[in-house]
Amino acid sequence: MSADYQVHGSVAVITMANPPVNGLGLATRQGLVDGLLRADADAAVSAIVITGAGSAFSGGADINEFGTDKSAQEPHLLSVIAVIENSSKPVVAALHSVAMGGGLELALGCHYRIAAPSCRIALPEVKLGLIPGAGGTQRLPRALGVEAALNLIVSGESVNSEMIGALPGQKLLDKLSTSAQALAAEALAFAQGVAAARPLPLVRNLPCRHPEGQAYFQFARNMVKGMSRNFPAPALCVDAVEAATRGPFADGMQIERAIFMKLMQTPESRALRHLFMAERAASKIPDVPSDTPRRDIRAVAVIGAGTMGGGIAMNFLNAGLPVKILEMKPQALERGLATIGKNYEAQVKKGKLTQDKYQQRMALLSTTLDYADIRDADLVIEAVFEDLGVKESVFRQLDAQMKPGAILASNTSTLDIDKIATFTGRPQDVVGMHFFSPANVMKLLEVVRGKATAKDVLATVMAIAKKIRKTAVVAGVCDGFIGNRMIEQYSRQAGFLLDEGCTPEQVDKAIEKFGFAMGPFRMGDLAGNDIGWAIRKRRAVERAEMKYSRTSDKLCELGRFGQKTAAGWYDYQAGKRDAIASALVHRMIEEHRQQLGITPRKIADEEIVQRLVFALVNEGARILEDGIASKSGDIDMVYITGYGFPMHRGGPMRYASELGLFNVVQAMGRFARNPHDDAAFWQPAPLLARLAAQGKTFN
Ligand code: T1G
Repeated sequence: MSADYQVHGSVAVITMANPPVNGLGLATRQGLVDGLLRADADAAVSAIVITGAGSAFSGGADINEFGTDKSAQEPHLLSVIAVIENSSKPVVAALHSVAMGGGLELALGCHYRIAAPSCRIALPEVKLGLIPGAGGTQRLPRALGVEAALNLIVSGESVNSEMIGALPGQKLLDKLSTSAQALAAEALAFAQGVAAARPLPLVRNLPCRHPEGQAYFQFARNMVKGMSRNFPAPALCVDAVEAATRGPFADGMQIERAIFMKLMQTPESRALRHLFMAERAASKIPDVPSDTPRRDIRAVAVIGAGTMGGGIAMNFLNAGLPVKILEMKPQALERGLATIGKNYEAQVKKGKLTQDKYQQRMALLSTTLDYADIRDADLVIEAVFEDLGVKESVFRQLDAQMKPGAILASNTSTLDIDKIATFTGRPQDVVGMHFFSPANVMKLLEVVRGKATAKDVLATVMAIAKKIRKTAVVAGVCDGFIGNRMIEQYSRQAGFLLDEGCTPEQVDKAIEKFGFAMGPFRMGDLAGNDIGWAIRKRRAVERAEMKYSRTSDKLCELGRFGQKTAAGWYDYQAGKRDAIASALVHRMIEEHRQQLGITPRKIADEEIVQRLVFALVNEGARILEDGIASKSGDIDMVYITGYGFPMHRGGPMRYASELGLFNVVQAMGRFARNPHDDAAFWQPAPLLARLAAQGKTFN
């Protein structure tokens, strides 16, 4: 039973009980209807209160039921609200903590609402590629006013109940920290107070007009144009709210329903619902129970005040944790501190940070040259030069100096955490925390689990990641972990496409049209082409069999590292394609024609996108088989939050599943015949081949 029923005096209290946030799943909807009908039939009951147990009134429709029969099964949420509106007795919603989506729609169907001022209310359906589907686009404009309601519906953002004043028929409690018990007592008293009031007020009967009607909605449509580029829902939110001002309530409800059902079937909504669940699933490590004890992190140390070290430090300062930066080179320390200060001052200038908060954060920051000064830190993160020898000397020092139980983390992006752990006598305390540059901005954090990494270390790092507002994904130890191991294959295909006749602009434009923030060549110029060059040199020694285009290396031999040298694949002084890079590409095409017999050809954008994205998918499938990632959703989270993969596609693995894995494998068979002797790579990973043959998708 997902709703409890109790009678207090003459008031029936129906309490939703579907942890963790009282999602309005089938059992909860049935429990609500049973309770409402029972109260309506009980002559001793004069009023009814609906509330939620635990930490929410309701987080809305149960997202776990989306795409299943249960979500459409009666009693539908629309039917529950109809029972409320047809009740012969007043129904009062007692709102606390969170009333979102269908939860707020349920409350708007009630005759009265009593709310703790701190209760967060929202109609966040647009963030799932939907619009509210249980009357929210019709009732909220009536309750709140058209403009305030449309802003909430299109943004999907939450506001505190107190910020929107008292909804009609709502009593806003004046206590800032109303406990659930106090709210319950207030709700009982309120319900008794309105028990005899007639007629019962219904939000649906309130007028809904906008004085400038057509002009306002045209303005609204222009305002949502930007966010509608890849998502149909924002513009349709405007249509649904406009319908509320145009005619009878019932007509508006029909329009809302039609739009909602259409959006439920869109790939964009499936992608966003997938990412909502994938983000939460990523924080769960299959063999680390959620109640694993965590180590207390009260103070953090960062080794190295370079770009990464400074950015990493800011994450913890922002979360209110004291940070001590250890840096041996005074100039580097000076530069690092200056960068931190500049970053905060920029936020103050943009009004994103108050001067006080800036000062508070800087007061938590200290520096030292001496390892003995950081020995009491609970977590130390090294962000020194990416060289195993340098890491070794740092970790030997940390092992000697740090207090027992301190977590020793490395920000390495490619080196072997198991190897680094051997530089200490406490491998169980060693873990990778791979931040992405700029570390204070990028949401992704790859948590690299060594063979010896203790489970409580992992549980602690995942919890601290949430505290510093990072999306943490656990990766096993391999070259490049998850993200960089996959991006290597993506970059290989980008190079081969040049050698087969594409230009850097064509490749960049094609994948940017697909939705990537930046194509591979523009990205290389931004990050520095020399970084990939150094990694390829190292790999050429370790994995000579790995074939890749030499064009990038030739560009680096010309010193064209990208923006940092004012030219790379593009000329940043002239702001156009770079003549030298273009000449190099043409020369390499000729070289490949003569040496490898590759005949340059015109390559369609579709093939460009498939070669780049399916390279990610195939390597991602191998990463799953190797146990480097535990879930395909984790791989999607890595690419969405760390590599600019377009959200409306849901991530590489989700996108492949949406296309159909059979079609992906078919395309890979065609690419295996490309002239780079790349057939071995395009052999579908066994997991991918198996799922494709079974007509299945990644989980
Ligand atoms: N259904 C099922 N489970 C949900 C859920 C939901 N709506 N919302 C959250 N959870 C789970 C989540 O998966 C996690 O589970 C736990 O709750 C804590 O979540 C008809 C159709 C409510 C503000 O979009 O914004 O109503 O990992 O880590 O930071 O028009 O969750 O612990 O097993 O996010 O305290 C609209 C989405 C649905 C709200 C709480 N509702 N949820 O935040 O915890 S569509 C939403 C949130 C709809 C109607 C339409 C947040 C939260 P686990 P959490 P939090």
